[in-house]
Parts: sequence; C-alpha cells; structure tokens
Amino acid sequence: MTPAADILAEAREGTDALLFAWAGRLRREVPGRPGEALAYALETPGKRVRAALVLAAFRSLGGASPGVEGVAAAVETVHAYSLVHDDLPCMDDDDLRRGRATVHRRFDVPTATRAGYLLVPVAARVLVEAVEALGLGSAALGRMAGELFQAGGIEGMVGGQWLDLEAEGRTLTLSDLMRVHRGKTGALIRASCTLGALAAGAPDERVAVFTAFGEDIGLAFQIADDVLDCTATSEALGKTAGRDAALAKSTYVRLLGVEGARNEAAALAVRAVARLEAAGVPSNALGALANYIVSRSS
Ligand code: GRG
Repeated sequence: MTPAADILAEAREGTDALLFAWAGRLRREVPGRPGEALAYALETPGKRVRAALVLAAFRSLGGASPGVEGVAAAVETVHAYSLVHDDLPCMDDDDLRRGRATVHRRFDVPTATRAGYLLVPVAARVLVEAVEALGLGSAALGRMAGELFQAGGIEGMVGGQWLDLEAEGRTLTLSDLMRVHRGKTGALIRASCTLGALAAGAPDERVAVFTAFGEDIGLAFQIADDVLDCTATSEALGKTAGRDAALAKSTYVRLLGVEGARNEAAALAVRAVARLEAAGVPSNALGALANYIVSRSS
C-alpha cells in the first residue's frame, strides 16, 4: 500500500469506530426517525480524508495518543452534517451520496434538515470527549472548538456554500471562485490540519505552517472535485456526476478547462508540501495525502 492508502485506511478504521458508536448513542437518545436519520448520516462510508489529515498532522509533530481519533471524528461529523444539507432540494438537490440514497431521499426533507442541524452539537460533544481523552485542558478545547466552528461558519463552509448557491447560473471570476472554494470546502480541510497540530500541543508558529498547508490542499481538493464531477462516473464517485454542469455552477474546469484545473490543483499540492519542507517539518504521510487529493479517482 502507498502511504496515503495506509493513513486513509487507519483513519477510516479509527474514525468509523467512533462514528458508529455515536450513531448507536444517538439512536438511543433520539427515538424514532430522527435518531435513525442521524445514525444513517454518520454510518455512511466516507473516504475520511479530513480524518487522515488530522492524524497525519498530529503524528508528524510527534503526537502519539489514540485520543486524536476523536478530533478526527469531530471534523468528520461537521463534514457529515454539511453533506446532509448540501444534498437537500434547497441546495444541490441530490439523490445519491456515498453510494447510497441521500438522507432526505431515504427519510424525508424535514427529517434530513433536523438531523443535519442536530449533528452540529454532536460534533461539539465528540470534540469535548476527544480533548479529554488527549489530556488537554480547557484552553486547548476553546482554541480547537474555535477553529472547527469558525471553519464551519460564515467565514468558512457556510459562507462559501452561500456564495456558491448565489452564483448558480452566473460565471464567476477566478478570484471569486477561489473564495467560494476556499470557504465551502477548503476551510474544513484547513481546520483538519490545524486541529491535528493543536492536538499535538504545537506552538503557534508551527501550527501556522500546518494551517498554510491545509489552506493550499483545501483549495486543491475542491479543484480536483470540479475535475472529477465532469470526468468520473456516478458509480465511481458514489454521488451524481455532472451535477456542476446541471446546476450551471462556476467551476475551475469551466474557467480553465480540465487540464488547466488539474495543473492548478497539482501546483497547489506542490506548494503545500514545500511549505512543510521549508519550515523543517516534512511529513511523508501529509505529502502522500496532498498527492492523493489531486490524483484521486473518487
Ligand atoms: C446554510 C448556506 C448554508 C450552508 C450549510 C451545506 C453546507 C452548510 C455546506 C456545504 C459544504 C460542502 C458539502 C462542500 C462540498 C465539499 C466536498 C467536496 C464534499 C465531498 O467530500 P469528500 O469527497 O466526500 O471527502 P466523502 O464522502 O469521501 O467524505
């Protein structure tokens, strides 16, 4: 296995165990359909790229505690909520996610809407337990929660998605599109790298290097997603291919062509890895993940 496959498999194993345990807890806490919908959203088989980034950043700074898997699970919980809401009819209106029916298709729109909202405080609870397991104090918890939920909010994921929805049917400039992509997708990926470094107790100037790495690969991830949307099949993606064109979205492919978009993503991955090297914190696992993010087939 390549190092990327290794760290992704490890992240999947550890994170899935926690997410499935949370799904069981939520089924008991929230009776009936809403509890079933919460569990359905958490038990879907994601690639766990964000979880792998948390783990790899943590390890590259000498972190060793298994408690970090909880931090990865908290990020994946925010991501899971975003997918539930992204697929709703009022957003990207999709039927297929992770190879299965989307939550509103499997249940209904009100249930999916509520389940999505409910996952946000669940993510906070997952993070609190993770920080306790890592033996970090309340200052670290405050900082990590701030990073995660700021990245998930109007300055990050929600803000980017908002701009993305408003831009449907319009052609954005490259710099406006970059802002959308950095927000809707890049912010949570950047936060994954930052949180891994914070979990390892790294000093601020070191954390900033991982944040900058995450900023570049976060944008690269969404550019690669734009490319896959028009070059891969729905079967390979586990979600409906060709959705960007159907919704008349601005994408890197629309502005730069497939090759231009691929080149841009590859250049960002190279720059991200160079940042780690220049700061004296090279990481095989993060390098492999950067490469995976821009060359993946799903
Ligand atoms: C209220 C405006 C508003 C927004 C709510 C829905 C939402 C917040 C944000 C959408 C964020 C989003 C879903 C962006 C796309 C990110 C993306 C490329 C997802 C696919 O990630 P992968 O490929 O998926 O890692 P898996 O399934 O492997 O986890």
